[in-house]
Amino acid sequence: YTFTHAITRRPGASIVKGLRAVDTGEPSLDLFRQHHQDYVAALESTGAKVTVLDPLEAYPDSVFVEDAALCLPEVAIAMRPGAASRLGEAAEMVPTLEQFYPEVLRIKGPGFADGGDILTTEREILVGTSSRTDAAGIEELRQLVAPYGYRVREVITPEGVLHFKTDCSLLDEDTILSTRRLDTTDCFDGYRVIHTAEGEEACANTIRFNELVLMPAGFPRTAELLDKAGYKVRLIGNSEAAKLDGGMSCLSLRF
Ligand code: CIR
Repeated sequence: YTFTHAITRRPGASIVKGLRAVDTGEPSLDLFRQHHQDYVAALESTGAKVTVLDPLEAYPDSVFVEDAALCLPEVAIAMRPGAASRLGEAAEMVPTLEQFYPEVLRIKGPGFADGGDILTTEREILVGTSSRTDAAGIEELRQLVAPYGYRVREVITPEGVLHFKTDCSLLDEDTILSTRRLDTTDCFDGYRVIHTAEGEEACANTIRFNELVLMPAGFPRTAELLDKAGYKVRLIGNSEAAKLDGGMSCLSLRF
């Protein structure tokens, strides 16, 4: 969770066509832009260099850059997003990744894997199977990162949850913030787990970025829990990304 760089992409007008499980209304581009600026400013406030890419209007969900790639300290991997409308986002990200990495690997398929299903901890890489990520995609990722000494562990994303990380995030080397429904799958054995407050499951997707924990605004009891546990919490408006099932981690690649 110590990072010197992040890559983000500004939301474009086509976000109104972004994928969503349940339609709760059209996201406002103006408000999304404001939230995105606050997000970038929070990352920059920790001293990191943040690359802000232009919108890709052909890809309505491309503001959620996390799904297109996995950035490890030594190597970047272009993923193979499991939603048909998002598949092309991975190739779009490669030239940017090549500015920072001598080598960029690619998941070629036939399997699929979204970055949102991947939780990289200090010990291992957890990858949840989901409607976007399948066993073949996970196996290809496993083979790509094994030479760098990374262990990939396949876990399960609960039914009805978009991505594994929709329901969890890394707070430090030992600690995970998780919903109860995800934690009951026993995927976090050996970690310390803090549960989101009852009724606040929608804030499980936070990011630990250097000294800060960025979390969506509007979940006061979980924010207080994290504050009391000693984390430096920064609240970021997320109402518009949430209409498209997006949260804090989805909006950046961190390395
Ligand atoms: C999608 O359905 O792909 C987007 N509307 C939301 C992606 C959120 N990304 C993430 O959780 N990593």
